[in-house]
Amino acid sequence: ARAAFRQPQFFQAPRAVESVREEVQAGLLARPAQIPPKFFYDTLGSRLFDAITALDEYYPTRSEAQILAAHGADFARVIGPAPTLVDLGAGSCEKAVSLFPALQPRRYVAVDISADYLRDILQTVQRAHPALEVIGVGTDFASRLELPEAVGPGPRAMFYPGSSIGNFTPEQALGFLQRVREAAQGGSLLIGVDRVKDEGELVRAYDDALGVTAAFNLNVLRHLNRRIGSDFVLADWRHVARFDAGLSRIEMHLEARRALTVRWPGGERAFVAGERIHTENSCKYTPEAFEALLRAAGWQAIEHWSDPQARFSVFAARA
Ligand code: AVJ
Repeated sequence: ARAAFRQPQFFQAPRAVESVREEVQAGLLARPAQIPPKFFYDTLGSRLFDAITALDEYYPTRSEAQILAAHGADFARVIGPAPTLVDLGAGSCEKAVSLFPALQPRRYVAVDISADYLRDILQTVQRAHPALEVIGVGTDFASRLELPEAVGPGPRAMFYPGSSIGNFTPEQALGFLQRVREAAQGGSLLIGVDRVKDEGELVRAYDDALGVTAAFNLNVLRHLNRRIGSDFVLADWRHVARFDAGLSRIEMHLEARRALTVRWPGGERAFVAGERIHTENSCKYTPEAFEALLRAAGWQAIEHWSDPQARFSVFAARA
């Protein structure tokens, strides 16, 4: 007889092709043009992001991992029992898995826009943790944070690592943190935040010598060609990363190397040489500014920890 292995449950919110086309088209026709960063994450994009996290220049993942490894017991003290752990933007799931010994969840809910990638990873997580109830949710949680009924009632420990909160402007982040608090159902939050620091160090993290971040940025055009039938030629575009000190954020752009026109079924957009498409914001915070944001969103009992070099902070709070 063959052993029956437990399978993760998987839920995927169907996204109408039409709504993707409308969202992308609105961004491409805007001045300046923009593409929402969530379109980075097709399966290749998720893999390129994992490669970024291994780069010497990209300190956030390593700094956060140091904090997660050092403060599991502190997190457990602040957030209390966490039978349901909800991982927002789970990606490779490594960070949440590293917290299992400290938080002892019975149910792990991994949410990510990159559904096929998540589905594969969760098979591995389930095999390594046979007693854990594993639930995958393939959805764009930034626009709608609704979890399937299978997640069950009761408080939830919401985990939002990696400084992905930085993709929102502070105003957007406030609204998002309020929605996360509602979704926590009286539970808690663990969130990673990248800190304001030396501009050179910040820019190098988003413009690495190997060109992996450039590939990650350019891959969004490949993804759009597939999703909306556009005819972007990747060789016509150049990766740009710069720090805006006034807005305290890294911005990534794609810059047209020459005058060109991009066409897709239903529209077109002409670009002059040097014109840019804004593809990502990555906002950086002081611990004081981020604590104020959490408080404004209604979170309480806020504590935070940093790595020895003070590059990154992890905050814990209760709903
Ligand atoms: C996944 C949004 C946290 O902003 O640092 C990495 C994405 N972009 N390199 C970040 C990213 C370019 C990353 N987040």
